[in-house]
Amino acid sequence: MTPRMPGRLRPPAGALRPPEFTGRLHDARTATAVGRWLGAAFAVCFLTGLVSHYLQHPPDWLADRLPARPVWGYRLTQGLHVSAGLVAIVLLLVKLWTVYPRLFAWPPVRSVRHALERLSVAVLVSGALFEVLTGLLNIVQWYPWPFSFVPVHFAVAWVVAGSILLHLAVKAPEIRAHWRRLSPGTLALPAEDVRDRRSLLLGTVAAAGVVTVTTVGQSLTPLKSLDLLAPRHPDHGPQGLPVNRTAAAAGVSAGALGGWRLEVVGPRPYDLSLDGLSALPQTRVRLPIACVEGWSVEAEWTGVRVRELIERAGGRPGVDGLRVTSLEVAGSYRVMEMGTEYAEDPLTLLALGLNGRRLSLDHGFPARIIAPNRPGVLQTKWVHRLEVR
Ligand SMILES: Nc1nc2c(c(=O)[nH]1)N[C@H]1C(S)=C(S)[C@@H](COP(=O)(O)O)O[C@H]1N2
Ligand SMILES: [Mo]
Repeated sequence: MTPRMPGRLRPPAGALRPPEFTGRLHDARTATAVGRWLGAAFAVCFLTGLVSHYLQHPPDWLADRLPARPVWGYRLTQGLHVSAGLVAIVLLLVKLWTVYPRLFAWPPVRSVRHALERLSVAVLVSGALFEVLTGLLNIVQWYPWPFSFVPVHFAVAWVVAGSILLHLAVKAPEIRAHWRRLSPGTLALPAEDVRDRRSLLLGTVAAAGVVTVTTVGQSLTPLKSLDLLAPRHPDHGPQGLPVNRTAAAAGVSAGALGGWRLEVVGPRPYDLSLDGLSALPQTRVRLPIACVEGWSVEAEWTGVRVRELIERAGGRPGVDGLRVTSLEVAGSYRVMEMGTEYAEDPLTLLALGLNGRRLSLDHGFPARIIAPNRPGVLQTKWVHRLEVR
């Protein structure tokens, strides 16, 4: 068995000697095999992350074109985002284990090209670790950093995407050699290498599978009973639905709701008490709440169609958008903009009821927004004003 020493040269005698690695799987072949899965997981994260970003922060030209169908669209893309991110943690660890002997390459820098290559790998590795770590801590709602998660996670995603493309370009010759050796009749690998690699890859698949099966139930509700490691369980919460931010956390108290009236601003402004709202035609819809943190669950909502409230104020559904303001005093989700596709959709409600009962305070009493194919953060609770734009 030949020790694999990545550098070509030995250090001078007497110098600090880099460690020797005798494992047979620290080679380009294993790195390529794991790397393509990792690349696929990151691609899913990147694309679904883009979807989530543009649904939450659309440029002006896109805001009124965002589609309200399929109703489960955001549920699917965000579930995939978090599941692929969790699998990426397993794959990233295996990949780093495969290639870490290269950290000790001797000499550390052979040429300008080599220095640049090592620098680009350093950016890639730190960016990738940053993304999976911040994503993981975000889904357990722990924010031990001074910056705000969303913009930084989004910005670093571009850095990682760029460094992956660069990495693929730099490694293209090795990747190509790997695939060529797979063709029959060329260089055969020692049987024990093949066996070990197969074990490693099977172990990796098994670990990724366990992570997925024990977490995906937070969104894929048929598997909810296996949801052992996920931060949320779809059934745990008042009225059979998790709560992301409680009324207490948002500074909304039952007392402050005393004289609550819904204020609707538009060409013909009006306001309504809760009794007045309840007296309007009520619609019942089944729609999911899909949180950006990866849990989602479908529920039955009753309330007044937002398009009817817009029409009553003299607005034109399909032409006018809506600004929704919550009673919440501070917080990033106090004011929400709704594009025309959602505002005119017959499934978009100002909901008063959830799963057959009046909304509980934590779910947004007296009234909240529920709309199809939108991130949970935009399903505004404790609504108090609608402005027709
Ligand atoms: N006003 C207000 N509405 C809000 C929030 C908030 O912090 N403030 N959180 C949002 C988030 S992140 C989610 S996932 C959904 C969750 O709704 P639920 O608590 O009824 O399940 O509410 C949304 N509505
Ligand atoms: Mo959320």
